[in-house]
Amino acid sequence: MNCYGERSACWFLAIPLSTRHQIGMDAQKQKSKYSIIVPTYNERLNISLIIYLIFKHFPDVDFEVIVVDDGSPDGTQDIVKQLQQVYGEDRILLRARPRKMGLGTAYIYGMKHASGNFVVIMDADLSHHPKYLPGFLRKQLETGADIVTGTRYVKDGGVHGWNLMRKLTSRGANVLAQTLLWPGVSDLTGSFRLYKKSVLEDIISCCVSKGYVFQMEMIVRASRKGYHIEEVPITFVDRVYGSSKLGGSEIVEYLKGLVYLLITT
Ligand SMILES: Nc1nc2c(ncn2[C@@H]2O[C@H](COP(=O)(O)OP(=O)(O)O)[C@@H](O)[C@H]2O)c(=O)[nH]1
Ligand SMILES: [Mg+2]
Repeated sequence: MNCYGERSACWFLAIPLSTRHQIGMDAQKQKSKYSIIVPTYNERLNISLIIYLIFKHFPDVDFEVIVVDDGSPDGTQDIVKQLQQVYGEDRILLRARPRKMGLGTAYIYGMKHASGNFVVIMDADLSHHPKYLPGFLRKQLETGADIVTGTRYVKDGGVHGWNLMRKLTSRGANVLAQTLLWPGVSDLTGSFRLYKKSVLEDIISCCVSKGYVFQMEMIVRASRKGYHIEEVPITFVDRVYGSSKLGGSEIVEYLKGLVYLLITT
C-alpha cells in the first residue's frame, strides 16, 4: 500500500527522529505512574518541605507519595495527616507502623501499597533533593533503564555538609564494597533511586537485610541479575533538621551485610 493508504504512519515517519523519540517519551510519561516511597522516623520538621518540593518539581507527572512512618514520637504522622488535607489522600498516602522497624522493611511495606508502575525511593530529610526527580525520570525514559540510581561519586555529584568522619565512613564503605563486589555502579550506599516496580519486586524478594545495608544489597543483586542500571549525579546535602539514625550498630550491620553479599552473590 502506498503512502496515501498508510497516511498516518507516513506522516509520523516524516517527523525527525529526535522529535519522534521525544513524542515516544512523552507518551510513556503520560502512561506512567510514579510511587514515591519516603520512609520517616522523626521527620516532623522536614516532611512538609519535602512534599512541597516534590509537588513543585514534578508538576506534570502522575505520582503518589507513600510515607512509611514508624510511630515517630515527634508527631510526624500528625503533619502528614494535615498534608493529606491539602494535597489529597490519593496523592499522599500514610502507611504507618507501630514502632521503628528498620529501613529495609519500610521500603517493602511501602512498595506493597504502591499503585504506580515505577517506584522512587528517597529520604525525607532533604538530603535527596526533589529537584533531581525530573532528571531520574528523563534518564529512564531515554534509556529504558530498569533502575536509575543517584550517585555522589561521579563528576557533578558530591556530598555537602558532612564532617570528615562521616565522609570517610561513607567513602570507605563504598570503596570496600566496590573492591569486594564489583557491581559496576559507582554509589552503592546511596538510596535515592527510581525502579521499575516489577524489577523492585523481583530484587526485593531476594534481599535478606533489614537496615541501611538493604540498598547496597538491592543494587548488587540487581547488577548480578543483569538488570539495566543507569546513574545520575546528585549532590547529597546533610540534613538541617533532626538527627541521623545511622549509628554504630548500623555500621556493624553493614560490614556483616558486605561479607554476606560476598559469599552469596
Ligand atoms: N520508617 C522508617 N524510616 C526510617 C528508619 N530509619 C531511618 N528512617 C528514615 O530513613 C531516611 C534516612 O535516614 P537518616 O537517619 O537520614 O540516615 P542518613 O541520611 O544515612 O543519616 C530518613 O527519611 C529517616 O527518617 C526506620 O527504622 N523506619
Ligand atoms: Mg539522612
